[in-house]
Formats: sequence, structure tokens, C-alpha cells
Amino acid sequence: MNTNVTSNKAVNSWIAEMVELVKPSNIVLIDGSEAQAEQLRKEACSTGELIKLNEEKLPGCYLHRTAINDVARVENRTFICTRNKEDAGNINNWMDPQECYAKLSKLYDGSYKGRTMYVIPYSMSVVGSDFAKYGIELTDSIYVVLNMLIMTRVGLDVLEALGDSADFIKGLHARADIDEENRYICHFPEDNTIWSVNSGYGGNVLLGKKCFALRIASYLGRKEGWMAEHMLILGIENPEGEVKYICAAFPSACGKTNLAMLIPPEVYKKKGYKTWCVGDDIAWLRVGKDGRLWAVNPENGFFGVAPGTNENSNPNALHTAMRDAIFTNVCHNLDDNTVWWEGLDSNPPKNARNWKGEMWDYTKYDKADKVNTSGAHPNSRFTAKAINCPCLSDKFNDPAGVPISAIVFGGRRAKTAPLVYQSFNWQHGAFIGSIMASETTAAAAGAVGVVRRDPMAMRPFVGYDMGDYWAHWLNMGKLAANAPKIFHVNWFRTDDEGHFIWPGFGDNMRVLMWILARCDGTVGATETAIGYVPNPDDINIEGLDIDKATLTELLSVDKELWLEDCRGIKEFYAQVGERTPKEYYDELAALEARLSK
Ligand code: OXD
Ligand code: MN
Repeated sequence: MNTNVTSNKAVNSWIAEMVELVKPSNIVLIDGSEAQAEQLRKEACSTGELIKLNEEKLPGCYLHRTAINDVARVENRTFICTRNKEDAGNINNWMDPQECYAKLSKLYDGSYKGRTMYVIPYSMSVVGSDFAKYGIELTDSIYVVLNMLIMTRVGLDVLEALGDSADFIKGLHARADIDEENRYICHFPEDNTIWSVNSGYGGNVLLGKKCFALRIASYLGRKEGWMAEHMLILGIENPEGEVKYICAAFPSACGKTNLAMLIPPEVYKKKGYKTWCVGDDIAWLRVGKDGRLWAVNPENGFFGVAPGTNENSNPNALHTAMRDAIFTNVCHNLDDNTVWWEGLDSNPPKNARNWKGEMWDYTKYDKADKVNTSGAHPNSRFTAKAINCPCLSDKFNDPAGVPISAIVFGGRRAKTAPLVYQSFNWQHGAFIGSIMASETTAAAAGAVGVVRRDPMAMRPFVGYDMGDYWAHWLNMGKLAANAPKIFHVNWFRTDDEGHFIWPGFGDNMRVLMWILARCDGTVGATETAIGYVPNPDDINIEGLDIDKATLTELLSVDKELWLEDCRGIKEFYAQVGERTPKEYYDELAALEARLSK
């Protein structure tokens, strides 16, 4: 078999080595052309890997079902394989690289027999830009190829840009037996390598996304002086046409895609405000010549959670997903060959297959047992092209990225965190990021609804020691003379009956407007023990069914709850271990002192 797929010797010899391991029957280089993609779609439809959906209602759209045991990222089977265990840190799972290569080689051995190896050259960020990093993913899955074609920039121009350099991320994926006992998502940051085996679920197999653009990139960013973060990027345009950008980090499935595609509430729309989406999941940030942080979204599409997406919650996402999209594990409406998911509308299809492919009876739906009774899996997804997004920023493909005014951290806290507060400075802001916490969701396998610490929303995505990552944050604040201001928001505060108090969705813009006004220095705030909190009069509630008293409650800080939280933070810092920077302990001590005053 000819393994000389390119003119790059490093690429060819690596492919030859992998071919010897997985033993495919042939090799196909993915060139990024529509003709090749169409041929692969046809092939996948002929084998049942994809189902072509109603061309009139959902042009260019397909449905795919993963194995029932393979529906989410698997953090307990995700490893960072550094030569020294300490470099992976206490929060990551670690395996010795040689041991891991040996163990996984046994699983890969011959796993492509009778199958095709697809070679996908891809770029994270605009090809040829200062931000760009290149990868090649080898896979035996057409579904992976078609998703990578949407999520990243794929094609021969990537190989051209790479030239004869060996500086690319080597990704090997094999579906093997989709055996969960032998599922491994392994990262070798010191070798620019990612190995993923026995899964077909997006977050585990679209190696450009979490594996490369966060875990490997965070490692590279620390080495090279930039940042890879689990953040959306949103532009807010004022009536004068000036656009300010924010980055926001939220744990998985906390509404990042909704915020990234937010539609301004009437009160701002009528004045001429507009919002623009640059990214919904990942931001790479570099210090510009002006000392500001400049951000790009390294991806080229959205891998959004379908359930809950509807005309009210996120019309932009819905429209984005209505053409050229791949739906994974949603409900299949057999009457008109379309798709449905919980929260799309209140008309569940009567003649439908659920995410498992079984005939589905919507009357049996039980909120307490969603996985087994819902039409769509709670973590079902759409993979959609960024260019189809009605509110896509015209800076989306700008190689320079966009300058960031504010960084916003957020979590899902019922009582502790107020609607919004501002850090005193960069170091305090990084501390606020480090103490982020949220309830777990369906995006990762495991228990749902448990509160866990998720610093900077990066807990599952830092490719090295968490303490070192926190130190890197401090360094970046020093490198960026005009660093963004840092804030924390909480859309999820509940009343005593457990109902959300803040309306959320588009109305979150009211909070973002306060944040931008703080960046401009045009609005005041009250200094509290945890940071600067808005004066209730400074959040615009015109047109909302919320009164000043409720807003005051949303902005309140319960010192007892916070002191209790400090105990949890201390435990977490101890768990992160001895590389937790002293500055973070100083901030914690100062917070406790202010709370006890
Ligand atoms: C995602 C996640 O899929 O964070 O974006 O889980
Ligand atoms: Mn994410």
C-alpha cells in the first residue's frame, strides 16, 4: 500500500507507522472538496451510518446514531500522558506514555482491517494566520470525516501551509469495538500526539476540538505564551457601529451556545444594538501589540447541544442547524423524515424513533429518567457550519482575531454567586476563575446535578497541572499591559421554591451591558467582600417582569454561604496540590478576612 499520501516526509513516515499498526485495506486523503464529501455521505447512507433527512425541510442534513454506550465525553477514561506524573497534575488522569502507547497499540492492532483509513489534514484557526496550528487525524469513521469537515478547516491548503514541517498534531482514532471497558482518550502533549480508541462520540473523536484545541493547545499556550480557553466570543455593537468583544467561560451545557448567539432584548434592539457571534466553545488568546488580549475561535462550526434549543431560547442556533448539519442521537420523525428533540416545541412526533433507533412513545416520557424515555438523548447534538449562522461576526475569519474588553466566568449556583460581580484586578479575577463551581450536566458521563469545582470551565480540558495553569493565568496578566477586566455571572440563582429568578437568554445582555460600561468606566458599583457588585439601578430592567427588590436579592451576597464555600475552595486547592500558586491562597485568605469583617 502506498503510504506516501503527501510530499511531507514527517507526515508520510508517521502515516506508514500507523498503517502498520491498524492495518487498513486502503487509504484516502481528505482534500476538502465538496465532491469527495458528497461521495462519502452517499457511502455512509448506503451502510446506514447516516440517514439522509428531508431535503426540502432540512437541506443537506443527516442523522447519525452512536452506540448506546457511547453518548458523551468520558473523563474517567481521558488521560494526560507526560513523562513525569507531576506534570499532568492531580486533577487529570495520568498514564506513563510508554505504557500507554503499548497498551493502546494492542487495541489498535489490526483494528482497521477491511476498512479505509481516512487522512484528514486540518487547521485550527485560519490557515496561515499567526494563530493557526495544524493537525492530521487518521480515522476509520466517515462520520468523523464529515464532522471534521464542518468543525475545522480541512483540505490540501493545510498540507501546503504545513510544507515540510513536522510541527503538526498527530491524531489517531479507531472505532475498534466501541468497547467502553477499553475506551481511551489519551494525550501526549510532549509528543504532539492524541490517541482515541473505542468511541464514536463527537467530543472523544473529533480530535480538533477538546483534545487538540483545549488539552494540547493549553499545553502549547503555556510553553509559547498564549492561552487556549473553554470560552465563547461575543461581539456587542452599539448604535454608533462600534463593536466590543467579550470572552465567557461556562462549564459544559450551561448555555454557552445560547449566550454566544444571543438576540438583544427589545429595549436594546430598538436603540440599534446588535450582537455578533465569533465562537461558542473555544477561544485562543494572544497578546496584541496594543497590550490587549486578542481572541480567535479556532473552530469552523458548532457542536451544539440540541435539547432545549428552540425559536425562543436560540433562534440563531436553530437556523444554523437547519441546513448542511449532522444531527447525532436526536429523535427521528418518520412522518416527514425530520428531527425533533425535547424542548424544540410542544409537538413531539407521534410516529418516531428515539435516539436509540427504537420506536418511541412520547407519552411515556419521564423527566426523572430522560435517557431511557426521551426522544432525543439529553446530550444529543447538531454539528453545524459557522457560515450558516445568521449572527456570525464579520471578524470570524479575521486572522488577527478580535480585541477582548472583558472576560466573564460563570457557573450554575443556586444561591452563592450573585447575578454579576467584577474582580478587583487581574489576579483577583484569576482567583475567581479558579473557584468556579457548577452542577454537573449530561455533556459528560456520570452523575447529573452534583456540584463540582470547574476552574475556568477547564477542569476536564487542561493538558497539564492545574496549579501550573493557574500560574500561567497570572503570567498572562503580566504580559498583557491592557488585559481585559474580569467578571463573574450566575444566571441560575433560584428562589426558595427552586425557580430561576433571572429570565436569562437574551435578557443576559442587560448584564453584559453593565459589564461593558464598567470596562468603559461609565458606571459605578458597590464594593463588597467578593468584588464590585452593581447598584440595582444600573442594571436595565425595562420591560422585564422583575422589580427592584428581586434585583437587589439577585445581587446580594450571603456571607455565611460564602464562608462555607471558602472551606470547599480550600479542600479543592489542596486537591490541586502543591503547585497551586501562593497568590491564589493569598486571595482566598483576603476573601475570608473581608467576609469575616
Ligand atoms: C462540549 C462540552 O461539547 O463542553 O462543548 O462538553
Ligand atoms: Mn464545551
